Amino acid sequence: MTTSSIIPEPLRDALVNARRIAVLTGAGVSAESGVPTFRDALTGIWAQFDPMELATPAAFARNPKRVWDWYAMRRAMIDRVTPNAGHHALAAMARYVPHFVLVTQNVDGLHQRAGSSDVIELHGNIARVKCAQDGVPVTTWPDAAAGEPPRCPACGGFLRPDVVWFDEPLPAGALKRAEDAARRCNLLLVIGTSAEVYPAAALPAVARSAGALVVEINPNATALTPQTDFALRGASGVVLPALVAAAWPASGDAA
Ligand code: BV8
Repeated sequence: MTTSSIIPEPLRDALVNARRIAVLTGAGVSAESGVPTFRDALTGIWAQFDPMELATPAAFARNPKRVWDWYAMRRAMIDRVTPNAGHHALAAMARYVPHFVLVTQNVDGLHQRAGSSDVIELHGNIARVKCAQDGVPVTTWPDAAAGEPPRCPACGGFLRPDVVWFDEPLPAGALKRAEDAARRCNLLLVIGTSAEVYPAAALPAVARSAGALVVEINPNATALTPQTDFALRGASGVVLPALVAAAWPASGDAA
């Protein structure tokens, strides 16, 4: 494993020669947009909201209004931020790689807003709302009664965010596509994740066992670091543009 804060030449060559690149992102890729990461979330304004305690079906059953309001606050915050240079660099990279698959654990939709298409959202999307009873998507709903989340206009059940909570299964199709991409890629970039949430955190091992190079981009070491071929120590909003410029210099003209 090579730890570096610049783009090592062997990595640049591997990027240029890779026909299949897969990317797995976590909350860290949105940090420079101003979206608190989950590890940061336990500090500052978020200290009173513990994701491990609130992002669960049990929390919603116990206090649906508190969980709904937490997501409404996060949704409003995400509506006010914009994608950062890291998101844009990944959107640019896709134009230079024959087979490029972007998998995210994030629910903020910032990859799509930066121009990435066909993003595999393993944990759903906070902008989408669904009926908690039957799971159907809901886009408009009547005002909520005091002390309650809004209710499904069709069945009267509570509405909830269309995200995957802890102890809930991931969307089977998204997970299979992500596992296939990890298994088939020549190189997997793992960006801005503490690599502690499963089954997403198992994807680097799938890529490695299939012979791919695994590259981590993170200001900090993680549980994954010892299993990587390259660990680039830095913020994704700085490292990703440098990586794209080093591997695909023409990208600077196309930006
Ligand atoms: C399931 C949506 C089964 C909601 C989220 C195996 C082993 C151990 C445990 C388990 C296991 N299998 C399953 C589990 C249980 C559990 C789990 O993984 N628990 C862990 C925590 C112990 N997993 C589940 O429950 C999953 N479901 O397995 O279901 C099942 C099957 C059938 C029937 C029933 C059940 C569901 C997991 C999904 C949970 N939902 N999000 C919401 O957002 O509110 S997870 C949520 O937390 C995020 O989506 C994200 O994935 C995760 C946080 O992880 P990160 O993204 O990595 O963020 P974090 O803050 O941790 O790290 C940020 C990193 O960025 C840091 O490393 C930091 O250094 C770095 N960074 C900071 N700044 C920058 C930066 N990097 C780059 N640039 C910067 N500028």
